[in-house]
Amino acid sequence: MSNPANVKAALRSLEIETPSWAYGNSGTRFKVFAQAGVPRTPQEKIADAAQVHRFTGSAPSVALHIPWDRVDDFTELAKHAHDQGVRLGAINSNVFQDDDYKLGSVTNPDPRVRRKAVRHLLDCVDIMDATGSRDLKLWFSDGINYPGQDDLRDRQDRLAEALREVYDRLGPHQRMLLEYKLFEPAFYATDVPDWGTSYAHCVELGPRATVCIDTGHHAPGTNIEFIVAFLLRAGRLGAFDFNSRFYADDDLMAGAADPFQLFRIMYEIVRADALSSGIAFMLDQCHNIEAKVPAVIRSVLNVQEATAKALLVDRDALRAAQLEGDVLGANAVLMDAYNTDVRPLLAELRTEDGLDPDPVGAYRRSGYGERVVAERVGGQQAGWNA
Ligand SMILES: [Mn+2]
Repeated sequence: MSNPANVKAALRSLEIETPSWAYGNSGTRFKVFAQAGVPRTPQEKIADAAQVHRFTGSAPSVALHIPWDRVDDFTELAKHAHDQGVRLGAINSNVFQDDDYKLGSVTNPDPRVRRKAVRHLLDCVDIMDATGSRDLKLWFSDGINYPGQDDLRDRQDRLAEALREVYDRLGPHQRMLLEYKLFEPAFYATDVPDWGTSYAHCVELGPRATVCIDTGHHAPGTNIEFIVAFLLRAGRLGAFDFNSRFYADDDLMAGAADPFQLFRIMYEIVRADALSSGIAFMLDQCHNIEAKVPAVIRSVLNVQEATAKALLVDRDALRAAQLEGDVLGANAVLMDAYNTDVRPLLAELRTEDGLDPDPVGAYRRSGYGERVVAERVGGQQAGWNA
């Protein structure tokens, strides 16, 4: 794969999905700093996402979040996206913002609340039918704060029952992505805390249930590329939510905190020839203090750079060194690729594809940011903080 033409061809096949919520105002539990010109509607979020695709050529779809992006006519919204040059991607469900969900959604001890949560998930599948989306993303905030608060095993039974009902509702070309998270908002026990729990539920459900790895949802020091390798081997890696973390679920730009980790993850993808095998490479991040559209562009570039380096790994040389037990040699092959400056290669690729070699600079020069500041008054919250 070290041949530059092959590397470029592989990079052209890489599609990164950006999240609608990255374009709206967001913040921490302490404060949301509103920015001028942020989108007021789902349509305007899609327009911003289209800018990211326009300048990178690699972000052709945008994920929606329900209810934050609820509209009366999703078929019309899909057409709007198409007119802007992008398409609608995964539907992200939300069963964590209603007062009813204080003690959980699909694992709540109250059957009425569980029914309400499942109803919402089924509504999301209806929306997928209208938008043409393939993927339903499930992340549950469900969990408990204190030992004894609820029965750990009963909650797994309730989770399995809810997942089964939703899985059986999926159309033949639709998939379920089950995301996990170590902790937060629950602190003692989370009902889907890790990839193993997600994987086990997916296996129980069927082949169209797959695991979503959010890179920010692990304990510090977790070897995420091992999880990637394991799930790829098992055929159960459905998606990534890329972002960066320093401490907890920081949701910073992908590749900002640890570009080496992103490279190691993308190497496992390349190793499995899985760059264009249906895995959804999504961003799940928010830009609390930085300008949003250029931050998303930067994140896309970071994923591209990590992927380019992964593609440059001399796999034959690596294999040979591994089989010979050449510890230092094998490590050196990997590090040679990681230490390559791939920016000239990516600039060349963009120029060949009629793009500006500097997407962030080109976006700034386009005047789009200034134009929307003038046009949009009273930008919308991304959704989760007041
Ligand atoms: Mn996520």
